[in-house]
Amino acid sequence: MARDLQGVRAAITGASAGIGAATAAELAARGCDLVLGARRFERLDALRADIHRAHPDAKVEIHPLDVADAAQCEAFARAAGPVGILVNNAGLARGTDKVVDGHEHEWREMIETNVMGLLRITRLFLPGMIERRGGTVVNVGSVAGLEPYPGGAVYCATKASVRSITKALRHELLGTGVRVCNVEPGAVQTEFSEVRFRGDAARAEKVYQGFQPLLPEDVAEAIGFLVSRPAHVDVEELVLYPTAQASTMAFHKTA
Ligand code: 8X3
Repeated sequence: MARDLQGVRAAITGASAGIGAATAAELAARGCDLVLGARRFERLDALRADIHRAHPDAKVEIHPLDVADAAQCEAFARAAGPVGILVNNAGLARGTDKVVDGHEHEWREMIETNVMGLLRITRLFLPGMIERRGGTVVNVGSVAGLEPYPGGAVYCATKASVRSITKALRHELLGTGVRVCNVEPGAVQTEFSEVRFRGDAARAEKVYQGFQPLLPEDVAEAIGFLVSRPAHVDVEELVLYPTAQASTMAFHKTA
């Protein structure tokens, strides 16, 4: 039976758009009190207004947060206080160059955000969960962590890291009552590709043409399912593809 999430405090990183914003809306609908962090503070403000329109009683706190910045992570965790749910959503892909043509600043940006940022935030929130003998950490991984593809070596490596960190954490937290889940979506229609292509919207649009990609709400709904399982259930890994995608490289496109 689904767990009642009324009043459960949930922290979400990278909450200003895409999967993060949709997860905020999903958890607000389930009655959670939200603590949202993102680099684009104005967009968080707009999201908070949207959530309040749909759920006037929702408690929504917003904070500037770049998970690549250790001091901001500490300030975010301090402001958030004890939470029952942490959604490690902040992450990005940058570039599609092969390793032979790769750029260190892009590699560093992805590793700093997707791996170091996730580790930092998790380390800050875990002690409280362990102390209270419960809590759910949801890591937003990717099918890229299961199946690397050309031009995505470093992004895929970061998501494979998220998978390994999730598994290691499950071992480390055994007996504490804290659960860790890794949700691994395929193609989701978000700003992901636009960010990867540094704002080239036309190129990004092509990625999602000719088939129905997942929507951020599809992933958010899956996250809502994970966090609302009874306390004895840990969905360690949940792989979510569009029906028209069978692997990171196999799509059925009609146009
Ligand atoms: C995004 C999915 O396949 O474009 O994480 O890397 S993919």
